Amino acid sequence: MLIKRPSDIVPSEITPQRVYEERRQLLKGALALGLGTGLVGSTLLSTPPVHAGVKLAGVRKSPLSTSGEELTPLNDVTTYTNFYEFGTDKKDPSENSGKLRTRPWTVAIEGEVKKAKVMDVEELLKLAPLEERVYRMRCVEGWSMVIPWAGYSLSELIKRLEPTGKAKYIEFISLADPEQMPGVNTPILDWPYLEGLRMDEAMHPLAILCLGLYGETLPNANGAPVKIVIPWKYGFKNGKSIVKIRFVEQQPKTTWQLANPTEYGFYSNVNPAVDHPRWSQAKERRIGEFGKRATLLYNGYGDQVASLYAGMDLRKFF
Ligand SMILES: Nc1nc2c(c(=O)[nH]1)N[C@H]1C(S)=C(S)[C@@H](COP(=O)(O)O)O[C@H]1N2
Ligand SMILES: [Mo]
Repeated sequence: MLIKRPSDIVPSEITPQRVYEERRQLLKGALALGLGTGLVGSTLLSTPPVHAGVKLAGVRKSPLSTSGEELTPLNDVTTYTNFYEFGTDKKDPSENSGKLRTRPWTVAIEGEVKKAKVMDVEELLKLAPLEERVYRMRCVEGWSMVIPWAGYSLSELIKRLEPTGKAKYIEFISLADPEQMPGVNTPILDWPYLEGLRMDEAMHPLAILCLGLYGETLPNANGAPVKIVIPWKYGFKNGKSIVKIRFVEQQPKTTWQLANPTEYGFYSNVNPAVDHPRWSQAKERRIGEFGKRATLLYNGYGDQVASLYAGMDLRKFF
């Protein structure tokens, strides 16, 4: 990994120890085959970014967008990302997701809702007017981007599903198909990738069901055809390529919490004052910039979302 700058090295740190060992083994395997180091994936064999690129009609601007910040270029958004189902390097998702079939695609709605059903992604695309939502995104590893997502508030979907009085949380389950997703063949994480929100978080207008970016359908690497985006939380809360949404009474377990409960909590709100046990969260590197900028509480969305956590000890509920 010689080509990486120090600020890029954190991924091995975020990785649980057994995964790190796993990767070392894989790397050894690659070396045994004479493939060399990370240079193979990133330069010699690099393929053009996998990009769905179908224009979405009628995406309108939203007052909920963040303004005054430079957008991260599309190519950086698609080629520098995390999607462990396709591998653990930042370039893996764009290079290995070509086989992901995003049509037909359905999302099963289960649990504590009156309208449990299976929904087609085409139906989701037409459910509510698509809005451009420009959001700051902050990965727990210490890098950030500004991305013009396309979608609509999750509340639009939730209210149509009519949750019962028992629905206190929502679980989001990603696809885990080893035939389409090479990373799923390795026990890097417990598959499928699971994420969850408290119901009032999911109902907050800033939380979106996301179906596109830069006015086009989502690239596979970014979670095609449908993901969630919760801009005040660390990036890993944004489950990609979702196939199931379940309404539940108890707080669900999430993938990173299961992998390492002392390092990753259920809430995972961006908070510069609460460090990750192995690194500071005070600063971040905006992709495309040199140097670092200060990380903002709730990723800068505190005016809108702080009331969701009134009275909660943010050190305890990290
Ligand atoms: N299913 C799934 N969703 C996932 C991940 C993943 O590995 N698998 N990685 C998360 C992490 S750590 C980040 S930072 C974001 C990155 O996605 P983006 O670049 O499209 O915002 O996806 C999140 N969602
Ligand atoms: Mo992340």
